[in-house]
Amino acid sequence: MLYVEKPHRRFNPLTREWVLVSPHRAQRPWLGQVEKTPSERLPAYDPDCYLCPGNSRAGGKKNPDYQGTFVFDNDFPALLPPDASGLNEGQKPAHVDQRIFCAEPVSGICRVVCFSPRHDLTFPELDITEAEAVVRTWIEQTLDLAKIADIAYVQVFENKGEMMGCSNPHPHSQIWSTNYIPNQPAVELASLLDYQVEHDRCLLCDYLRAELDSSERVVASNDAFTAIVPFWAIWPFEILVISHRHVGFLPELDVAEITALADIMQQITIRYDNLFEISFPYSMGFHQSPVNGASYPQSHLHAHFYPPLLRSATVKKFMVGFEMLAMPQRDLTPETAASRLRAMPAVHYRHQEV
Ligand code: H2U
Ligand code: ZN
Repeated sequence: MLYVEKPHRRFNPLTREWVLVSPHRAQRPWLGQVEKTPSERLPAYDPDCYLCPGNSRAGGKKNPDYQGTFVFDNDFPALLPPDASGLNEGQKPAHVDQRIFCAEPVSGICRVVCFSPRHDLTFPELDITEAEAVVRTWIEQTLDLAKIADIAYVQVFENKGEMMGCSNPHPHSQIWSTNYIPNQPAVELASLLDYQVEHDRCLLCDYLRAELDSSERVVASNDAFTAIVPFWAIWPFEILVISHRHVGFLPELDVAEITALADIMQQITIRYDNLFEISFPYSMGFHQSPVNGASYPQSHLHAHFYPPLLRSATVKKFMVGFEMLAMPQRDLTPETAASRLRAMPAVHYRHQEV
């Protein structure tokens, strides 16, 4: 690998942003905390949890006695459905300079997806059929929301752990669907399109092939998906999951690919948990084709995992100083992060104990 010991910057062709890499700093003395904090065991059912079966949520709605996954409309949605948003073009402020004070009304639908009735089982601890059921629910929800005329994009994501602002340990993900394409997928789709126009090929297909050839940054792989610490990763143990087939949309996955997606996500999250022997926090989400009626042949389905932890269960990376003012920076190289994750046992540490 070029420049591996020296400060250098790497380019992210999806976001068109650079990251500063300072591998020589990884050797610097560290006086912070390094010991692990034992993670508490949660009960299988918590009478005070607003996501557990049979319990009441804020606002008084009662959860059914669900057995598998459970989806409900977010009681505190960030966006309101078109009929309830109360805004339309006619209400644009009339006397402001739109080049400076640029705003527009938006609408959308936000949902919460509980993984299972079990309060204590995170994604890596589900059995494979339960993990598949979660993937299938994301697909069903994508299709369901895509049918709604005003919805342009469906963002499936999971915030895991208090460190990421997750409000409840009961394993769940969220879906926010919007009447516009949000910033990050919009930038990525533009980059993918430019690459396709210029090279008549797919950027992520090419990237995947190159990573599989060198395998330096590959963390795990199966028949249909590969998990990589990307060359341009910002977060210490960031992972990009790429589908082998050039599909753009979660609902385009076939039965075998659905199983493979559940499997690769478990392979990733088990290794994450094993790294510091804690329930590893992260934000993850899928980038897929918009559902606004236009065609996006350049879209290539992928997931980003952005975990905040750096060198132990308690040392978090902060995006401050130079990173906040100038550009992101990392010390640990993506190659080192990938080799550490690859070296983790494929069995969850909690299952190794018993
Ligand atoms: P987190 O994934 O960040 O923990 O968010 C959980 C969501 O659950 C959050 O968006 C919603 C919050 O609005 N919620 C409900 O819909 N009903 C409740 O009773 C509490 C929380
Ligand atoms: Zn619960």
